[in-house]
Amino acid sequence: MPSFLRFLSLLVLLPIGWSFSSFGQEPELNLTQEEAPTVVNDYRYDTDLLSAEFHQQRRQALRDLMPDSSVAVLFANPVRNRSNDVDFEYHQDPNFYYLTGLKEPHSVVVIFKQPIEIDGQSYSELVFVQPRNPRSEVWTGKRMGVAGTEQVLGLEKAYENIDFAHFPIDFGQFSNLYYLTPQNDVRDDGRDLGDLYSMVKHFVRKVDTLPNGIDPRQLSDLMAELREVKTPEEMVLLRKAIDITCEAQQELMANLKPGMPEYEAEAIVEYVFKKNGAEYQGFPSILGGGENSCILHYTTNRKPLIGNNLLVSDIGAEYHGYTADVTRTLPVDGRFSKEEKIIYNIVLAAQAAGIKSAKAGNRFWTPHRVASRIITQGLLENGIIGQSSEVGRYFMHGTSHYLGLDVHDAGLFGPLKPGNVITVEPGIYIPEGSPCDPKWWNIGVRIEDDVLITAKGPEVLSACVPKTVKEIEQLMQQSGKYVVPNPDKSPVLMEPEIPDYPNAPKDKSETPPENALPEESPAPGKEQLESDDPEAEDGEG
Ligand SMILES: [Mn+2]
Repeated sequence: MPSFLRFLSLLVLLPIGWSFSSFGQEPELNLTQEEAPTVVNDYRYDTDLLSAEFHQQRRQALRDLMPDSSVAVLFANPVRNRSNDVDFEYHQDPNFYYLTGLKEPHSVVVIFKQPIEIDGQSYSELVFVQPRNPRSEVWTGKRMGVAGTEQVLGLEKAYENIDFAHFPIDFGQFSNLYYLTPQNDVRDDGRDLGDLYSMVKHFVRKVDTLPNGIDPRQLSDLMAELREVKTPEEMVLLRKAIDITCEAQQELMANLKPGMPEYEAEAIVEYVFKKNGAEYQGFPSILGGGENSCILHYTTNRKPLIGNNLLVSDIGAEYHGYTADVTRTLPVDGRFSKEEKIIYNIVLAAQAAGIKSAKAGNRFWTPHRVASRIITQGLLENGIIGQSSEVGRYFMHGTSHYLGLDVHDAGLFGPLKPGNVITVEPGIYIPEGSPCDPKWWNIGVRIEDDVLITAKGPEVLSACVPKTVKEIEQLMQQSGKYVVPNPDKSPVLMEPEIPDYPNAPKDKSETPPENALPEESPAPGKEQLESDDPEAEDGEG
């Protein structure tokens, strides 16, 4: 997806999910050495997660960037409410995830440059996490807990989050105190004295009167320096996210038909994501047809697509935290019109030149400069603009951003380095009413690939998705791998299968259940049932 701001995109991605509040304080249930690796929730199903060693090495890399006598403090992302008692599906803060691998909320990690002594014990890092809680875990799944955090994720020393407030860390002893500005939309769960709200409150109280240099920007710069160069272990996951996304684009090309609403195109894409194990979309899928092809971050996806529409499909699967970002522009009826082809080929030429210029040592904005020049020339030649200064009317975003744990990933925007992954995504958008010949109106084209900078030159990681006019038109004539509509076949309605229990009474008149009410008692009303059983309300579900 294109980014509006050159240096930062504030895209917030909030998939929808369920969550229930906790039930108050419960006794801690710590894992034994044997239990820890087997009971933790998500961590046992996937065998290709980032390793504990990866996160350890990233924490060491952060220490290496910090001057002597430094400490870094990073909080987990807040849980965000969707409505009433339903929260958005939780997504960890990418910096916190990069350094810990922990995907749970209400946590904070403290990383010391040099080991420090607290109460006679030496620490190089501390993490404070949600305690295990059997009653909450019935609702929301197993937690890592203190033992799991140490044993599975390999953090040196973990404590319960409720201990953070009074843990005797003297933040005043450090020359440099690094932390990211805590989120200001954190909710307070009054029943949980260890929640993120409480930890942030105590931390701010401890540090805001300290004389040591506090510059909230510094830690984000250090993290950007680390995150902009991908390690081989990260590249495995990023390549996987990109491969899944490429397959989704191909499947869309093979199945797109006039009459299909944008949301059906979205369904095809996201089916392929989930089918292949991607946990989420890295950002809300953009499937914009016709006039919506000219809206850069269009995510409504409700319009029925018609034959002479172009469809901009800007999508990215997120796999174990890493997100792809690949855009193709398709003619809904499988054939580009003359005008569409002209605009498409200008963007394609601009993208090819941009990719070619994505070389180590070139400036971050070189691909943008190169692509802009070609787009300007193309628009001038076709009389769509009268002078080059008007190019921004139809190409209003940057050509590149870093890609990784965030779709608009952290980076320093300095010279391109081996290990950087960037997008190259020029576009031309001509909305209805633009000051040019109406034959160009409602043509929006964006072509985006994900590019790894190597010492030998750019490697296009999303190269398996066709992008020339001829290749796209050809693929759109073929069948897909997953979604193969067959109009001759009527839908099969399944009879629900009800299992038969041989020992169960065959008829309820045979044996009344033990708790059956006497015949003469009135059946309890709904209100009566609820008020009779306080436990029934406990779950809030
Ligand atoms: Mn993008």
